[in-house]
Amino acid sequence: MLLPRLITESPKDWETRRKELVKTLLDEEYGALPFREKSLAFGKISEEPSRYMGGSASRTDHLVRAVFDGGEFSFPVRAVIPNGEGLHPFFIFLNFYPEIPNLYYPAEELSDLGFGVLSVYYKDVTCDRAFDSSPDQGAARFFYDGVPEDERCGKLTIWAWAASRALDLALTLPGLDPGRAAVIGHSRLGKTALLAAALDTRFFAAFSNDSGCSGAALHRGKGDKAESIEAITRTFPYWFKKNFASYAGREEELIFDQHWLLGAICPRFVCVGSAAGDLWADPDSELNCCRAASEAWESLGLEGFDAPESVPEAPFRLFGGGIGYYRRPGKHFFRRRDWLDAAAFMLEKSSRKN
Ligand code: GTR
Repeated sequence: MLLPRLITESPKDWETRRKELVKTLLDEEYGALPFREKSLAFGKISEEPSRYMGGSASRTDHLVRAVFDGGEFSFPVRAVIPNGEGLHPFFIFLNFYPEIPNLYYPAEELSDLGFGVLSVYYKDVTCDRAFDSSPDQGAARFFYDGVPEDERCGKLTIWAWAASRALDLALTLPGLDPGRAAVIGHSRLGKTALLAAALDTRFFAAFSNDSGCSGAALHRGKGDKAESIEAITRTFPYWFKKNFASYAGREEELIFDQHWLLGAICPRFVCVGSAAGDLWADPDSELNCCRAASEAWESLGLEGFDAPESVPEAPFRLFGGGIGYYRRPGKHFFRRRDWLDAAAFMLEKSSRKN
C-alpha cells in the first residue's frame, strides 16, 4: 500500500513540516476553529470532603469559562488528583459519561497508580448531533455562528479545543506535573485525543483506544468489515469538515492518511490501543498506521515504532519507541486493562524524554 509521505524530499525543519501536516488534516478532514475565545477564567465549583478515597486523593469540580465576542460559554472539568508529595503525571480524559468513576474510568486505580485525571464529559462541551438551534450545542454556537457551513469545523475539533482548555486549567492546579500531561479517549473520543495532541504541543503524550476510522486507522487498505469514509460521514457528517465526505470511495485521492495524525504528535509520545475483535475500528490498520508514522520519529534520529515482523496473538504491547501500541482480546470497549496499558506506557515514557 502506497501512502503519502510524512517527510518531504526537500529538508525542512520538523516543526515547519509538522504544521503542514496539521494544516492539511484540518483543511481536508476535521476543520479548523475559526477563532479562539478572547479570554478564559477558571473557578472551583465543588470539593469532596478530605475523606474522599480514604484521604488518598482530592476530588474537585471546576468550571472553565470562555469569553467570546458574542457571549460566554462554560463547561465543568472534574478532577481527581492524588494527595501526597511530588508532581503527578496526569490525563485529560475525554469522557463519555459525567460520573466519576464510571464504566470507562477506574478512578481509584488510576489515582493509586499516581495519576491525576481531569475528566471532560464531551456532551458538556457540545452535543453529539448536527448543529441546530438547541441549547445543548454549547460551544458550537460560538464557533459556528456566522461561519459558512462549508468552512465549519467538525465537532471533533470542538471537543479537542475543550481538551486544551482543560489543560489550561490543569496548569493552574497544584500537584500536577506540567511536563507530563496526556490526553486520552476511547473511540470517537480517541480520535479527538489524537487530534488534540496534534493541535496542542503542550501534551506530552496522546492515547487513543479503539479510535478506528479518522483516528489511528488508515483510510487506505482497510479490512472488509472496517468503517470507511463513506460509512462514517453518512452517520456522523457533523464530526468533520463538510468536504471530507467527498472522499467517500476516493480514499486513494487523499493527499494524506491517518499516519499524518500520529506523525503530527512527533517528537512527543503517542500510544494506540486496539481490541482484537473490533473489526469496525480495524486493529491491523491501526498497527499499520503506527508502522507508517514511524518515519517522522526516525527522521529526527528517534525510535519510532518497534514494528513486529508478523502480528503476534493478542494480548501484546509494543512500547519500544515514541509510538506505542497495545492490543487485547475482545470487543470495542474502554476496559480497565486498556487503562493499565496506557498507564504503563505513560510511566515508562515519563521516566525519560524522547
Ligand atoms: C461508531 C463510529 C466509530 C466510533 C464509535 C464510537 O458508531 O462508527 O467511528 O467512533 O462509534 O465512538 O463509539
